[in-house]
Amino acid sequence: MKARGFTGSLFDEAAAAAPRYREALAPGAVLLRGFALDAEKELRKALDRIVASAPFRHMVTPGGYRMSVAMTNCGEFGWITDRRGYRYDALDPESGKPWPKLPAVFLDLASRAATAGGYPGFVPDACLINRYEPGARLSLHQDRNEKDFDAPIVSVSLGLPATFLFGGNDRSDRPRRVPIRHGDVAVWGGPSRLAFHGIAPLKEAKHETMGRQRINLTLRRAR
Ligand code: MD3
Ligand code: FE
Repeated sequence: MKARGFTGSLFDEAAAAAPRYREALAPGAVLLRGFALDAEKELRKALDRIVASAPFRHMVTPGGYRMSVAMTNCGEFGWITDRRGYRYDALDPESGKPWPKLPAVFLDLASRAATAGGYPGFVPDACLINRYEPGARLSLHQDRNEKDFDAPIVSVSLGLPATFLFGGNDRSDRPRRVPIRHGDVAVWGGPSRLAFHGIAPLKEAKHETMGRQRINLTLRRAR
């Protein structure tokens, strides 16, 4: 335990461990502003190692469209799409090898964020990694390829800012626009787990540490 000086207090220690700012998004969904900032360097190192063995690629939807978002995965399972459909697979179809292991820094961040969001005991087995360059977007969808919707999804945003589109549980619900910045972490569970969501086209810009891109990690329980 670190020594506490005259000006320090238990309150300061609790405040340092707590999210800098918490926004309730919807029942079961919370946005932890800046929650990943302390881990940025470690996250980037881990990301570089993953991308070296499983490079970003543009996958194709079952309808034949090339996605504007480039993707890769780490963990026991990875989310993939091709002409045959959307699914999780233990092997990277590009290499035929298992996806890179989930790094401890991803697991630790996911566990701490899930706990802060009200979902203690979250242990992801999959992490989809999305890379957006200016112009890239993700149209409104639900995440339903996972086996157990009781587990939340934790998402970590790095790099360029984006506008998160957060709809309701019906595709026709008009989505709210939520600005997302570097270091923000969101936890989506309970009544929000099957909400429609997407990302508006990324604006042209350059981030000071991440360059001309936004990277999003979504930590999931696939099986
Ligand atoms: C709300 N990714 O990978 S993360 C995806 O920023 C995905 O790359 C977006 O949607 C991105 O599937 C948004 C935020 C997110 C993830 C899962 C959710 C929001 C969610 C599941 C249910 C409700
Ligand atoms: Fe999604």
